[in-house]
Amino acid sequence: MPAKLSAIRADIATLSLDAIVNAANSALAGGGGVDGAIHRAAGPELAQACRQLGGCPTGEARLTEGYNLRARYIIHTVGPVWKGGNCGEPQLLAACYRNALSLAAAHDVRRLAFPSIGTGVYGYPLDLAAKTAVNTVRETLRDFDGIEEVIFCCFSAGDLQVYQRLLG
Ligand code: AR6
Repeated sequence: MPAKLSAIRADIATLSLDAIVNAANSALAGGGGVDGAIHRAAGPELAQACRQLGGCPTGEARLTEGYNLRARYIIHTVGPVWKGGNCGEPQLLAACYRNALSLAAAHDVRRLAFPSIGTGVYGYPLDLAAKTAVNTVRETLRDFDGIEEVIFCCFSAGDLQVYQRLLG
């Protein structure tokens, strides 16, 4: 059965799934935006676990437990800082989605949610990022048939509309 793709508007830290994805920084040091919300909800053990991972290069992904979250795992990935689009940003953003899904599949994750990686502090234009996100997830899921559901978790109503249009 093909995986179900959907978009919702929610605080990703509240979702009850096998995994949620975090838009982190390369030091895995915690921060603002979705990263801050996830660290606050997961509790201080998450920062401790992240310190032990020794960072994560842009485009790659790392896994931790979910600690106080309802999600079992957190998959941390680092989006590119938007510099106009000619510095490899689309390839790096696509790598975030591919590497996160690959790590999810390796841990038997069936249902997971992504935030709109890179589109806050890192400045990636939402329309472009959403296209790359949806296309990359669609393509990558062909290789991972254990994944049943992927949710694009949007923070604003406007972002949700963009994702819903791409998925519709
Ligand atoms: N749930 C879902 N989405 C959220 C939430 C939330 N609770 N909070 C924000 N968003 P950003 P980035 C949306 O800035 O651009 C951090 O400081 C937000 O509206 O969180 O990849 C890290 O430590 C936007 O659409 O991540 C890094 O230093 C999307 O999540 C840096 O920001 C991503 O915005 C990463 O920047």
